[in-house]
Amino acid sequence: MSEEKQLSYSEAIQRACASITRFPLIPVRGVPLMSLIANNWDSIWAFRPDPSDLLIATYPKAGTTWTQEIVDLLLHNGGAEACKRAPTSLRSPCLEFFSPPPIPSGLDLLQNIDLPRIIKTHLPFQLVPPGFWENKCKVIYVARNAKDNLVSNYHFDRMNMYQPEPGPWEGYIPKFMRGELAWGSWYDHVKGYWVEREKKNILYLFYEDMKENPRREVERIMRYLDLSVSDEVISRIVELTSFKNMKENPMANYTFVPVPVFDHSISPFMRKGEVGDWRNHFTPEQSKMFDEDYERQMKGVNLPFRTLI
Ligand code: PPS
Repeated sequence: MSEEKQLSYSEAIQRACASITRFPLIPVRGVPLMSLIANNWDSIWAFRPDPSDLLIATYPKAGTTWTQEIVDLLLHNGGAEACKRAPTSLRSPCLEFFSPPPIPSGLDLLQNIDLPRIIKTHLPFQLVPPGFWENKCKVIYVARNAKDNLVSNYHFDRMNMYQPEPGPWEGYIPKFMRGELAWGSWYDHVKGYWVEREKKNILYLFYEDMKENPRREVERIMRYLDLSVSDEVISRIVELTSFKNMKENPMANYTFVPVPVFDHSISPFMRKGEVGDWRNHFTPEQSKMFDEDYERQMKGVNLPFRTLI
């Protein structure tokens, strides 16, 4: 691209970013998705992955970026320069991401990166394009306990101009419980992948396990991907993907998203990275009400979440 064209392209991107306002949610097969996604649903559903593609699926704010970074480093033998070569969202695009043009969509980005690709999604199990299962793609699912996931999502909705206004905290909890937030019900999401994990060969991970023993979980991911890296490389990956290092890595901490879109002064993307921060948010009454509803919604599914480690 000539310098002049490059300049006008970046200006157009800047203008598109400035035009981003909180997009409403539109249901797709009963799941509320941002209008940009819902309006482009047919092309997302028709996506044909390559059998070598790896899908990292999560409910938003469950540890996606962390896992993307670990996988990328495993594929690059722990090379520190590898995780700094481009922003996370370009190294590992989000399948369903759509933005006002000319900001490239996830599908656009995926066309232009080499195989094997690391693809991110927040789609619930039933909305994952069928090509992933037909081509027997590997899928890593990461789940995070409901209360910390909710807290992280709440702060993200405050700083992220793509998503609807979170409104006050006390009103946000029932919206989460009723599955009214973007990408729908957390309960259905975590259960959907859990019940299919064996049949579909999904590696099901927990954020809390990753916090407790990152090395063990990095090794688990390595084995699932049929990779073999040295102990020294594993140690390096654990170090490079620590919360502190990722928070300081401009290619992983989402400061690469322009300010009108992600406003880190409201709440940083790399916020706390802890298990149990929910205790700083839920009152005892809110916690009791949430736990009672949780029992109902998770009845009959033995999903071993931990809210503290
Ligand atoms: S997104 O927008 O859905 O892709 O967000 P996601 O990456 O899933 O989740 C962001 C939360 O994960 C925390 N995080 C980490 N925790 C521990 N270690 C590492 N390396 C790490 N990287 C990201 C991030 O801080 C968000 O959680 P909260 O609780 O808000 O801090």
